[in-house]
Amino acid sequence: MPFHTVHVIDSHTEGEPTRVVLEGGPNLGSGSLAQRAARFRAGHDGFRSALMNEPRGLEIAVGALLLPPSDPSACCGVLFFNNAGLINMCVHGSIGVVATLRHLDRLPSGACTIETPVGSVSAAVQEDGSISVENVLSYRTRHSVPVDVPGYGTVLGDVAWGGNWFFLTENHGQEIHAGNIPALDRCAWAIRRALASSGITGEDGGEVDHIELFGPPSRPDASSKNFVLCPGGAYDRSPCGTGASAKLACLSAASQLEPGQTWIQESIIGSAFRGFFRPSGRGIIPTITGSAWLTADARLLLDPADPFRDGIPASRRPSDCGEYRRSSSRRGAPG
Ligand code: PYC
Repeated sequence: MPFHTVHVIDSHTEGEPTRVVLEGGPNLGSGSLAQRAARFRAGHDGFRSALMNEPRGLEIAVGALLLPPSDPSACCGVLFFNNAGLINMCVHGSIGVVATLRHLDRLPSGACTIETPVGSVSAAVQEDGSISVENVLSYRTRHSVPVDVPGYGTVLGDVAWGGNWFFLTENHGQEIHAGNIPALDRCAWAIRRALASSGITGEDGGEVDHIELFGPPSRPDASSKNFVLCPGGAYDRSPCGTGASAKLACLSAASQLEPGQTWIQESIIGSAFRGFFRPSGRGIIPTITGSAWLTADARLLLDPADPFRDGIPASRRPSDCGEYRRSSSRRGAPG
């Protein structure tokens, strides 16, 4: 049987990888990006897992499947996914998509509209080569919610939408630095489990599956430093663009940042996104800027005879994930 070949270009945005699928993805038919996302979820999870999980995938990466847009004025549609499932929107991934299209000479004007399942975003290459993404409407839905987190006590935080659902907290008792990642990981997982068991969800009932812990910045130019736990258990190496959008929504709601004022969000590895917002409807439209670098142009081979063609999900590798991960039975947990 011949190999199934998938053409990908890999990049990283401020340290966080993106794998753009150019050819060899599933045929999802026509319709809105949300309809095509539902078809992908129902019928092509093996393809997702093959690209993101061991032995072929990179579990900390976000995949970006390029699709024809439903609105011809957009340059492409994109479905974003990770080692655990689809994600709604991804800003670092959008920056990676734009860097990839530019590398392929498919972005003559340097600007484009990208359709995602949760709305269209516009992106533009800046003079210095960085890339800005004007994200979807972002808003805070709950303020200073107390969550009883076993082993950590009551943690207060906000729930906000930035294209994904986030719980944002400064009140976690942890030091935000790269040497403390295992403890940050444990704390964020405990918060995520506590949110789920307390029935705290996004406004649409969606799981709050991104946990964002904030602390003082290390860089002199930054406003704040974060640690972001993603749905599949990886932490974001970038400052997380949807998370930075949720943060801007919270700052706006608390009148702590003015429209147009710059916020520099530092990541746990010391990279940064610049952000600002304009008010819109019930929330804000954030613009997030960062840089991406290409790392590979590759053809992945999926051998039908390979027993692990579709990857090895974390649930098949219990020694790789601690008890706090295995005990999370919520959608989006590893495996
Ligand atoms: O940059 O929006 C983002 C993101 C979401 C998950 C990982 N990165």
